[in-house]
Amino acid sequence: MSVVTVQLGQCGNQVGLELFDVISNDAREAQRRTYGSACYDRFFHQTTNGELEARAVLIDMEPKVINHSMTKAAKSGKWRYGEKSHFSQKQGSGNNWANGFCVHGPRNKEVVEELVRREVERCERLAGLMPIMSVAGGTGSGVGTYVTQCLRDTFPKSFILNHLMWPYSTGEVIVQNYNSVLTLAKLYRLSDAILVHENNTIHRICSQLLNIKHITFSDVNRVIAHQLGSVLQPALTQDSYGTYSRNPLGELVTSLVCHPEYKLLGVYTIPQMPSSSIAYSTFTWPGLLKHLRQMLVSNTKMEEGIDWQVRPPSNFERTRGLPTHNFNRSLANLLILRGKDVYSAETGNFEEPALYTSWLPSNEAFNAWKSTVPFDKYEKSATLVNNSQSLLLPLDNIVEKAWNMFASRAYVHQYTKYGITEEDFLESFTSLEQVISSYRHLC
Ligand SMILES: Nc1nc2c(ncn2[C@@H]2O[C@H](COP(=O)(O)OP(=O)(O)OP(=O)(O)O)[C@@H](O)[C@H]2O)c(=O)[nH]1
Ligand SMILES: [Mg+2]
Repeated sequence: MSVVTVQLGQCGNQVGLELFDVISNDAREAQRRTYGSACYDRFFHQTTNGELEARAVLIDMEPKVINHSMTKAAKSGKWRYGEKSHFSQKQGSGNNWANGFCVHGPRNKEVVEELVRREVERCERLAGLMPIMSVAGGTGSGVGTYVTQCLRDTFPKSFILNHLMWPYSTGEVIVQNYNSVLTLAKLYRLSDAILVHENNTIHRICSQLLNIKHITFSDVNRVIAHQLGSVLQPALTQDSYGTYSRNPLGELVTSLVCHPEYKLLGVYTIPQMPSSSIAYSTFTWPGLLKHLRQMLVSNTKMEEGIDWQVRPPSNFERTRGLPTHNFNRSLANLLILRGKDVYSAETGNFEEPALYTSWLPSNEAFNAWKSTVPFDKYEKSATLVNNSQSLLLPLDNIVEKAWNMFASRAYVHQYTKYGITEEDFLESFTSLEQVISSYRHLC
């Protein structure tokens, strides 16, 4: 089954480019080893002359980034974007969600819907749709939210997974928290799951784990693409031993989002290191999984600087509802292991009930996918997609900063002039406060 990706705005189009690049490289490797065309079909279709074309629609309100992504893909010599799969205008949305959502979105509805429909029709079977965008600008966030709404109407039964980039906390866009709040509040109702990467966190991975000195968006996007690719490439699901997960989006959503109030997903990956060091490193499954579990428990996105003191509550603490300092409680976890001797890896530590809420049995809350094919040069690697309290703090920060600005009505006129009302803001705040409260009180 195939996934149609919709790349929106600068961030969406740059992250999407890296994702297809990582996947095409991996698919080429993997095809050599085992699983045939499954890994291509998911994200590419083959043209009559055998070229790989990404199953993607590129949307931006200005042409520069799309042109760059299309050229770069074509130059790779391995894959490209479809000649007619893109849409751009002359001028961006000026970091204004309302401009994207109320003006650019509706104005270009038909043409965008047509591009997506064409791409969907090219899939033999559609697994779902994956819009990729940042929440802080105007096009990705505003047009992206509008397009997601249209996709929900046009494909009511398809899975929609939104991949969202959260801004640097000391971000470059003054109204980034407004844009983020408006995006998240709307998407929470439309999307089946919201997979989040935070620029702050990925930046730290680039500097501390990959030792990159002058970090560019391209470096950051490479890390995101690696993490996403390791989730989305084919793997065997535990309960269908011998067959590849058919619908990567559907199976991801159903294993991780068990309640519509909890849709925020984060990702932890291990190992991550400079490619020059990979050849000199050896890893064992017990070592990798021990670190990954503690990354989860203490909510550390890197294997460096893990706080080993944080632990899940004991039975005694659980039954008495005693607080456990800094412990990151999960609703559900999906562990994806790739590489050598993957069937010898012992994953029982991730099934411990103390890691999870009491209202979901841990055998339902935990799933594992495995593939013996190594991913992206790592002989062994593990990725955990996680629905937990890990995004509670960053979400709370975004909402608080936006609220502080809203309290003095700063910049609000720039939104009301496009038709967003103060009530719309208030509604968004209320619905996100509800999400924050639900995650905060997980027990
Ligand atoms: N990780 C990552 N973040 C990006 C990239 N490009 C922009 N961002 C982040 O995205 C936010 C700005 O959004 P953009 O995607 O540039 O905005 P846009 O969707 O093009 O909207 P307008 O330019 O306002 O029309 C900021 O938080 C940036 O840090 C990228 O390539 N990778
Ligand atoms: Mg832009």
